[in-house]
Amino acid sequence: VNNLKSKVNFKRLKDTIDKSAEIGNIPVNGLKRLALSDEDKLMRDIFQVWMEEAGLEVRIDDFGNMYGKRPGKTDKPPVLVGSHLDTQPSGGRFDGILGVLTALEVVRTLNDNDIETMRPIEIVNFTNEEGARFEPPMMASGGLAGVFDREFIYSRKDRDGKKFGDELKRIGYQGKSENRIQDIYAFLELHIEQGPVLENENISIGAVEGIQGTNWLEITVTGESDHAGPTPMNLRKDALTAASQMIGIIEERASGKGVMATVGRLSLSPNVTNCIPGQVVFSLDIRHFDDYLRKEVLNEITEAIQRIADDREITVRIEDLWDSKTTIFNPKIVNLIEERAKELGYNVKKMPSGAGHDSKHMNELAPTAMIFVPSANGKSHDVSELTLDEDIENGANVLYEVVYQLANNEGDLV
Ligand code: HGY
Ligand code: MN
Ligand code: MN
Repeated sequence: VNNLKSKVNFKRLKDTIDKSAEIGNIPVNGLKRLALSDEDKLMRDIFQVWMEEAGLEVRIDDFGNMYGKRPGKTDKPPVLVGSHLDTQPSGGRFDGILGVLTALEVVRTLNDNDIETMRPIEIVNFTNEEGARFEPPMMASGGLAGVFDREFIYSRKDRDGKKFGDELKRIGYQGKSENRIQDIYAFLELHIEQGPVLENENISIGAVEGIQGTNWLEITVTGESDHAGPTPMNLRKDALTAASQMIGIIEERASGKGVMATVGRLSLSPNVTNCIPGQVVFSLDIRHFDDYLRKEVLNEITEAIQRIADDREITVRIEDLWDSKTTIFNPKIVNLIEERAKELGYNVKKMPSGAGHDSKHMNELAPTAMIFVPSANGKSHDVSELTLDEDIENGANVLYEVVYQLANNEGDLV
């Protein structure tokens, strides 16, 4: 198989990325485009116009996932390409966004060159990948894969008590369940690495082999609020000092076993200087490639949390929000990414993903793999997130090649 003669139009891709970077922009060069917010709506509205201008047949499903279909010579199951346009509250301009806009650029370039593929190609914007406003993350791709049912998803509330289902309706993106994509030949997602590996090893393309398993929990510690003055220390049921001891144990147990553990969100009440905290609610994000080790450490941690609560005669509630086992992508597609990158003259490395992605769920529905491009200083989920132009262009060209090959592939990938 030889290479396509054509390459993506980087100037057009860059302009498109820059337009996205204006919608929900925050200082400096960051984005706050939370799922189902007004900014998300505006971005969706513009993305729909871009898809229509590219001649795509647009449809929205009941999770708000946006699809754009480019017909092929046949109506065999399509190659699906995409990612997410929602961001973290102090997020960057590239996380998820690159995957959606390079997919659009692939379509635009095929159009420019009058290339017709055997299979249809569909591009997709998945709703609420980040899980920053509505937990858990990768929610709509999870809905598509049957990991979460629609009632659960629609009922999820943000910190102001607004429901996912109501917000989806409010922004006008509650489509129909029959619009969910059905048969998929292969799924591809280009994404920033969000870690330091490619930059440190001066490699421009990652052929991603899988995603580490993840658990999300919410821990509610309930003691007794009281007056900060007259209450003797030994008679207190302070929820925050208890939670602090728990968080210390979490860090200790996880570090000891090389498991990633993060308490990213914490709220306490009454949250007043002269009141002893009566209740603390905090999140726990645990990740590791070894599903058994991750489970073992999680059990150790939950036992330790319960023991601390018992010793202090306070109560604790541990709620499981998400339990996602390690994902192994389709080796044939991973090899195709590596081969095409080499043909194009880029250095490429097979590697795992530390971060979660919609590909985690899509891998349940179809042969899936990801293409990584470097993150400057390994940073992400922060306004300082950056991927250099050359790396964006290289990644887009690899995506273009791989999508073209797959869209002309007859045989099965499994
Ligand atoms: O949580 C994750 O790993 C993803 O970046 N939302
Ligand atoms: Mn992402
Ligand atoms: Mn992210």
